[in-house]
Amino acid sequence: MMKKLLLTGFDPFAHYNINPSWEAVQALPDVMGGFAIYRLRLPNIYGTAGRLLLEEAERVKPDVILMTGMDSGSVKVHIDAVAVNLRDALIEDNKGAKPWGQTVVPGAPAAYFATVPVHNLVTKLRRRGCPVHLGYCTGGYVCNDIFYTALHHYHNTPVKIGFIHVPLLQQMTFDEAQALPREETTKVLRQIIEELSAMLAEEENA
Ligand code: PCA
Repeated sequence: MMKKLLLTGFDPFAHYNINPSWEAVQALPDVMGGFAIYRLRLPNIYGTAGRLLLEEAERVKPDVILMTGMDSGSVKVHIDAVAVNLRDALIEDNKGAKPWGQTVVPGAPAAYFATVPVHNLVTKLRRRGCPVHLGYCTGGYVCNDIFYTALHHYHNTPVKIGFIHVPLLQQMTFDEAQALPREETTKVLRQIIEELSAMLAEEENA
């Protein structure tokens, strides 16, 4: 049977009217590697995004949840290694919330590592010339919020959880050097998903 991958992207936020994460998720095919893809677009709202994600995951029952979001401060695609139990916003979310120094889940661990094999993914993809980087800080904004929420919820279960941060698209910035073309972002995301599918199949057969 095909494995199920729940793939999420975000609504636009701040002064932007598109979000490259959702643009890329939409552009991908319905089947990649051994995965049937289930897409979900999430609002940039603390708490709500995580709740919608868990509701959809409950319905789909995915083998893997891969979330994506944009990082306006980077021109590289990052595979994130860790989510922290912190809500620290530098700008308001899409409902006007701007938490500072709060936790995602009170009393829960300070951080969780991603449960997709981030180090192997980066090593293998870079060997093939795919320009991915390891991300050591997902921040304290809504991306980290859903990443932490999913890792906490699926802790000690077989469901694998990962997060990818993608740069701005060219039309979102005056300086194209600060962006990545849509085709490139989509291509890298596709390579990550195919490699992940191959790795999980290999793990199972080992
Ligand atoms: N990026 C934000 C939230 C939504 C998005 O696409 C972040 O990095 O937290």
